[in-house]
Amino acid sequence: MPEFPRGFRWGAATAAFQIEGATTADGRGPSIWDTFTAEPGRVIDGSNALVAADSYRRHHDDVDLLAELGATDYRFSISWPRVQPGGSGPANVAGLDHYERVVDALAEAGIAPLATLYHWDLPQPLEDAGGWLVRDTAERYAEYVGLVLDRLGDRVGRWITLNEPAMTTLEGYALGTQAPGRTLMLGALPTVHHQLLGHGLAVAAIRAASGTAEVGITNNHTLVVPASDDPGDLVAAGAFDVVYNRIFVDPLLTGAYPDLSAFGLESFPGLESGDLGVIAAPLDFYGVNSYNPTYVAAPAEGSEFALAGLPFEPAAPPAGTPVTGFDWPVVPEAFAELLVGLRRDYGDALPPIVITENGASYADEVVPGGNGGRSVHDHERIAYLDGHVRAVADAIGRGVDVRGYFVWSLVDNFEWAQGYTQRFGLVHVDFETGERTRKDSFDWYRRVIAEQRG
Ligand code: IFM
Repeated sequence: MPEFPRGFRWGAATAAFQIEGATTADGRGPSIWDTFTAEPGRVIDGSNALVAADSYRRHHDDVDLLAELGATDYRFSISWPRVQPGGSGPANVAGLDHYERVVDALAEAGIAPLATLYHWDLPQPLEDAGGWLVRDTAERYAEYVGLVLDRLGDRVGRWITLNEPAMTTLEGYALGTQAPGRTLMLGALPTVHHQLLGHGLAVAAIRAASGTAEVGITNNHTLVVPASDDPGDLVAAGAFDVVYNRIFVDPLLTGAYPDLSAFGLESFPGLESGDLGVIAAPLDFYGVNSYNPTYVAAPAEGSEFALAGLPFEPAAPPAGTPVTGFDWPVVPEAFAELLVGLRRDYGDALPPIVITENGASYADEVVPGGNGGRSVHDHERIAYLDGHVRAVADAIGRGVDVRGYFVWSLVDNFEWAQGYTQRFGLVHVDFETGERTRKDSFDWYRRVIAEQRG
């Protein structure tokens, strides 16, 4: 493994709804994901996150695993409906107590917290009032962030405002494959603007509460690869790049939305005077989640994409490309190209990058063996992670300022609409008993971190 810069951060990431369970404990209110998972047919295996990885109760186990891993950092998320059960009004002290316990346990283990303030679990009452389609949700979000900072601002030094606003817009409000399950297609675009506005207002709230806090946002990015050199495919790839990547990053780093004329729009839905200045507030780091490139072609005549008015459709990866359990193509070089492309496209406007998620799901099996009598030989995940960590080193060597890398995920967890069918963890979780089993990738990552930390 190439040597990473001194001080590089090595961690693992999780999200509240995916690991905590205990969805009614200590006054937590309902979120859009509680509602969505209760609706028949929404989650592929009919499961829910009532227990998940049981981390609300077992957070000490998770911190012990991180310590054993030698992680410098832990990225976790704070559940809005635990802190503000109805999405507005005073803080629920018992909810904040939980995160204080997590942060204190991390401090004892010498692990730095990187807290995500919103990882998709919108309080249901706010969705009932319009969710991210309405501007008021941005204001409510900043108010919630202020409550969290009041309690934890003295002990958490780094904050991520939003996780992957693209998924909320595209899957949550456009296609309906994630909560809240709306199928508005282009009608979902106001949710882009209201999330980014909420981000900007949250940055201001964090800065007001703490003079030393570092603030960033996490966007998920994919390298968009045209299916061929055909001009139609090139145009389609450009349009997909706009809707998946650029509408979420340009306003943050350039203070403007990209041209949306390919979608028949002249201005961005929801945008009001002064908003872009709020959204483009300077950041201390830029969080990148990335898993795979996306191959894109011009929509075939009469295809469902063409009929829906979309100027692109997905294309197959080159024959022979390995895929993960999710069928995501494994192309580590594309990860390096993505990072180099961000630096090329945004130049000095791009803050230092932190890879806030990268990893792979595979159909892991527990077999007899190892120290605890149980092993998981996940050699495909090791190959995936090894290739992608090397790609980060490659990008750094090519001039990209990357400061940290977080594996998704520390433990197997509730993979949203895929329920428990996709395991991403370095640690296997038996969802019946909560029992944790270190996978071989855990040992691989422990060795990488030990070598890099010297
Ligand atoms: O599990 C998700 C996570 O919540 C957000 N990023 C992608 C992961 C894998 O799908």
